[in-house]
Parts: sequence; C-alpha cells; structure tokens
Amino acid sequence: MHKDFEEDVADAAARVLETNWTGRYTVPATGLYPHQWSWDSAFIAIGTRHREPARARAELVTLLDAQWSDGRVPQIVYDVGRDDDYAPGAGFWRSATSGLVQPPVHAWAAWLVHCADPAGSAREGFLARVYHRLARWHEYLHGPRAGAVGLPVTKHPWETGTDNSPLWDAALERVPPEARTAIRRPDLQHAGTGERPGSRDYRRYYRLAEAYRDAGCADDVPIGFAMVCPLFVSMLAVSELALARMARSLPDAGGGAPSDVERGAGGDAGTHEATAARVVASMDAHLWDDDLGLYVALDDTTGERVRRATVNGLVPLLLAGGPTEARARTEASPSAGTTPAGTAPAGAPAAARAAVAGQAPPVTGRAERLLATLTGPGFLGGGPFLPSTSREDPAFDPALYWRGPAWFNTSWLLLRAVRALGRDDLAVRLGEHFAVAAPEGFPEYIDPDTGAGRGTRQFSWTAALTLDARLSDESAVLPEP
Ligand code: 9WN
Repeated sequence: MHKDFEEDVADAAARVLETNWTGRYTVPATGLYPHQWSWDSAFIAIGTRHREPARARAELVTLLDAQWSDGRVPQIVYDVGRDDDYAPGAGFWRSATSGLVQPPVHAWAAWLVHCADPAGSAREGFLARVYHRLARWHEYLHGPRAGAVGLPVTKHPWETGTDNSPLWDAALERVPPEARTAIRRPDLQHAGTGERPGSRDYRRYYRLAEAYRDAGCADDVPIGFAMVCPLFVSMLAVSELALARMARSLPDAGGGAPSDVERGAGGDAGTHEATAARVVASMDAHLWDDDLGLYVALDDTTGERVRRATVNGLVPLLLAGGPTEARARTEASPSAGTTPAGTAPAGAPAAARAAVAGQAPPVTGRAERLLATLTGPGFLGGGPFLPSTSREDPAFDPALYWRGPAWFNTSWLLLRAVRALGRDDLAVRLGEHFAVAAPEGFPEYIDPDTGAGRGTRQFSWTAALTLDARLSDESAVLPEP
C-alpha cells in the first residue's frame, strides 16, 4: 500500500482517539458508549501507545483507579453526568461503576504499553503502579470467580465482551425474560435496525444484572448464568504471562529490589507462569472440541460444553504453539521463574523456547487444527473477513452484533497469533480487515462478506487496533522492550 495512504490512515485513526479522549480515559464511542469500558481501554491503550505512550499509561491507570476492594476491575466506569445516555447506568448499579467485569486483557496491554516506551514507563514507575493491582485483579478471577474446573466463570453475557454470541443462547434460555427495571434503549439511536440485541435478550440481560446487583455482587450466590469462555480464559493466560514479564522487569523499571519483586504480594514470576500453565491445561482438558476443531464454552451450571463454533474458540491460538505446548513448558521446568528475562528453561519444548525468543515456533498439534479451522469454510475460507460466529453455525447473521459480523479486536487477536506462528500469509489476510477501517469511518464491526461498516462509527478500539496493526512489527505475543 502507498506510504502516504498509510500515514493518512494512521493520522485519521489517531484523530478518532483524540476526539474520544476525555482527559483521563477514552470513551469507546461518544454517542453509543459515553463512559469508560474495561476491555476497550486495554485495546485502546495498545493502539495509543505508538503515538501517545503517556496517554496509554494514563488510560490503564484511570481504569485501575476504579478497581474494587475485592480486586475486580469493573466493566464500566461511569461518567455520571451522562447517566441518561447509556443504559443500564450508575443509577441502576447504585454505584459509580458496573458490578460486572470484562475479559482480562489489561496486564497484556500494560506490558505492550511498557514495551513501546520503556524509558517513559520507568520515569513514571508505571509497572510498579500497575503490577500489584493487576495481580489482585487476577486473584479475584482465580478466587471468587473460579468455577467447577478451576477456570473463571462469567456471570453475565456482558462480561464475555461478546454479548449475544450463540455460545450463551442455551444458558440464557433458562433465564426468564422478565425484568423489574423499566428498560430504556438509548443504544438503538446509534446502530442500524437488526444490528443490536433484541428486547427479549435485553429483558434477560436486566434480569441477570438485577439478580447480581441485589446479591451485593457476591459471587457465591448463583444467579442462573455461569459460563466459562475460551476467549476470556485465553486473555487471562496471556495476561498471567505478561505479569511474569513485569515481575522480572520491575527492578529495572523503578519498582524496587529484586527480592520484593520475586516475593511480592502479587506472587513471583514463576508463580504467574505456573498459573498460566494451569489455566491452559484446564482449558485444554475441558474446552477443546475435537469435532469442531476449536475451543468451546463450558456451562458451569450443567457441566456441559456448548458445541458452537465462534471466533472465541480460535483465540487460544495466541498461546504460541498451542496450549499443550505452553503447559508442557512449565511442567518441564518447575524452576521457570528463576530463568533470566528473554530465555526459556532448558527443559522447555521448542515451541516455548522459540516463542520466548520471539521466533516462529513449529506449528504442531492443536495449533495446527486451529489454523485449519481458521482457514476453513466457517471462517476465512468462506469469505474475506473473520466472522464472530462461524458461517456454518445456524445462528450466523452477517449484520447482528456478535452473531456474524467481523470485529476488529478479534481479527487483531488472531493477527497477533498468526504472526507469532510465522504465518505471514494469514497475517496478510487478517491485515486486510484493517484496510477497510478508515474508508468505512472506523466502524464498530463490519459485514464479514462485504466489509460494509456496521454498528456505531468512530469506534475507539477500531482506530486503536488499526494503528497497532499498521505501526507494530512485533512478531511475539509478548515482546521484549
Ligand atoms: C455492553 C463497549 C462495549 C464492548 C463490548 C460490546 C458492547 C456493551 C453494549 O460495547 O457491549 O458492555 O451495550 O452492547 O459488546 O464488547 O466492550 O464498546
């Protein structure tokens, strides 16, 4: 692509982020989403780091300032002055934040933000400011949120970030579509007909949110929805590995003596790696679907796997060389935490050693199956863009929110995964997604067949991840500064 065009795109993306910046955080979209959203801020920081690294750090610090005392990082931090513009708002929650959460992309984002400007990060003591808070966030997920197989459960479709994915259909069916709250839908003013969840979905969403709120957002009270999502779990595993990187880097980044870091309240680097390996092993054992060739969700209430093919189930490809290899890495070397940054333990398999060194690991086992599914007829083999729900799933709808449209964050996640695996051909394919962002006005999502924009426009993570896809040449999921 022509260099001037590339610069125009980057400038246009940066302008969207500038417009949506409030001085402390970036709203996902000024009309539809006028508050701070949790995983949006992580993706936004990943893009903003290239041009405004201090602002990227501030984005994450602002979010973490809203962390609850139990460690949870809330789904939404409200601008109470705009409480009428999005529902449910602070009035519903009787709190300045939502009581729900979203996928834990934050530690990974913090590490990427640090790597983009290590000197500025060190000057601000950024890693030291965020590390323990991020570790407490993960402890909340591993503790009160742990389900039957030890993986964190999401208690509401909004917590998955992929709100109306068919993965949640069966569980939602059990929720009565009756809420006590009078439901307002300001969202419908900002998206086309047939692009947002319907009123029956919303009555169930409110019913669940009311039950959670009325239980004081306590996690030991069953509210009728508890789902393990492969995308959420993958983000936790990658983010644990990011915490390990941070723990090792903290002395250099102004975070204190090495002994504090290794034995700090958040746990040492080796503990984070062992936790990541445990998460991956459990995902591997409980969420893999050999017929579909991808990971699926698990219903923690019934113990049943939800056998639907969605992009959520491809995201574990990020765990370089496939989850089996990542697990083998730590099992092979219980002393992994004592190895210097940038090296892998001697007993680690080739895939893990290569991933740590930032080289393409050999593609074997489940990674190979996931790549076959990614390129198969349900996903990239069936059309130009990566749909949120497989083209072969009965619920596939190219216009409706998470039931078919291609989203920029999931294409970005898979782009990072295939780059790390050295699949440049697929990186080019997924990169094409970002070529339509600027011409379509940085839409929230696109039609997976035509690339036509859908949902709201000037959407922050679309702009941020377009910037990152264009400006970052990192090939490792977790690069070194
Ligand atoms: C509910 C803000 C959020 C994203 C979610 C996306 C959508 C909200 C909604 O917008 O969800 O959180 O009202 O639809 O599904 O991933 O974080 O951009």
